[in-house]
Amino acid sequence: MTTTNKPSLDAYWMPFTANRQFKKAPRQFVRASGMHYWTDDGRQVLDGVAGLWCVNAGHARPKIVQAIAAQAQEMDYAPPFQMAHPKAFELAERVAALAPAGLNKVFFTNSGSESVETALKIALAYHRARGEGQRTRLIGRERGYHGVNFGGISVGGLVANRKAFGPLLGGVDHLRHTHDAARNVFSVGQPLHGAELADDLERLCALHDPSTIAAVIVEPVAGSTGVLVPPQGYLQRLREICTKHGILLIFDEVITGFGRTGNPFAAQTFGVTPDIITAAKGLTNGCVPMGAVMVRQDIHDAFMQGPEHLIEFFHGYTYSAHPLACAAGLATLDTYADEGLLTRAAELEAYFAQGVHSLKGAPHVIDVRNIGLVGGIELASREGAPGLRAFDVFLDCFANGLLVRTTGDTVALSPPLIIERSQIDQIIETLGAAIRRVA
Ligand code: PXG
Ligand code: PLP
Repeated sequence: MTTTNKPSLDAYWMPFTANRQFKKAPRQFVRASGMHYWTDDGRQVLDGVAGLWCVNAGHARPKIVQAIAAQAQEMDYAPPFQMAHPKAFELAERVAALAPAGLNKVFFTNSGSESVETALKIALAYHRARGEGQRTRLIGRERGYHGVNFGGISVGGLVANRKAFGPLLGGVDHLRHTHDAARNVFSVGQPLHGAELADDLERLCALHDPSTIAAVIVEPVAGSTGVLVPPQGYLQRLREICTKHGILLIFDEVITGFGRTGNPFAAQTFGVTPDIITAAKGLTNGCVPMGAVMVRQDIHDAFMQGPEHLIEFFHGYTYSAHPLACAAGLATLDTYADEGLLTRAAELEAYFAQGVHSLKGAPHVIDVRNIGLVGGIELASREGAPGLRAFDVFLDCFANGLLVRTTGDTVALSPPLIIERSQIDQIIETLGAAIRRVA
């Protein structure tokens, strides 16, 4: 029970947070609009990370706010199993129209993690439906992040997210990650070296036999691990090997989807079309939780056999295609279209790249990576305290009116796509000063 307007911090077990440290010196936002947050002590903070890579159109956009309010009035909830509502179909059509050609079936979830589980299950069930039920292996990649559910952490490659949780899914193997600091340090955009790392898939095919492999899942740009941009030619090569062996290629576009790299999807930016795309975050501008899985027509069609009265895919969530999420999604896509936001990252890319790469030469900066409106500034780790230097930079930025994100000792930037050049300058100035201040 709370009696004041300052609730106790006790009960809330915070996700991916150093809870004890946080509760000694809490940081809270109470309001947001456009490019900014406001803290509980009234300070304005520039949002350098679109919330958590999701608020691509900026905060509290009127069209989206109104759509959610109106939908809550009109119909709060509709069951998604054996029932539907018009906005679910409308949003699926709109999402399919943005997706690469051919990926025209859309399954709704409530998060990136759920999109990943859904995509992996579709891949397995697809092969089984075609009489290739022996294709059960799933291939991920070192340093990959695919959410926090059991399938996602199994194919994922972040040690901390896996090590405490037992043997995970069986039959999973991993490609090597694509980070090659020695050859690619301070690359602007896609690094030159490393396409041959895709040949790891050939090695895994030789080891396991390709007929046992169902799917490969990778982030086109690895975000959570500290912004790893794919080497030139790497995704093309992965596509070729998958096609050659009948393996489905899944792009996890939870971060890269909805304009982050200068096109609706990174698949379009890199000119490589996967068989399945997972998305979330930017789909609703972060306003209402929602994810989506975009699937090739013939993968969907493989499920559509047997008696028509039978359920074809035993999968779905209570909140799949939630009316509030669909309303938010439609208004979000309208806002993106009205303001040209899904290609704005391409217009700003050169300016943004110049900004982040100007931090080369600042103390401790050992690499800078960028693509579209994503930047990663990697700092040398302090001896015996990995992650602490970047965290101190995060705290310094926050104290000086800028929200950034850190993973390990990489500072990640992914501002809302409405950002102005002067605000890019402000990010670089505040971040640069923080890096120079922090020991
Ligand atoms: N796949 C990818 C590629 C992601 O980036 C997920 C799946 C999971 O989405 P949900 O909605 O279940 O969180 C993500 C999420 C970070 C950070 O610090 C990134 C994510 C989430 C939280 C923090 O970079 N990405
Ligand atoms: N657990 C129980 C006991 C349930 O009844 C349900 C859904 O009906 C779930 C978990 C799954 O919840 P959701 O559909 O929101 O993922």
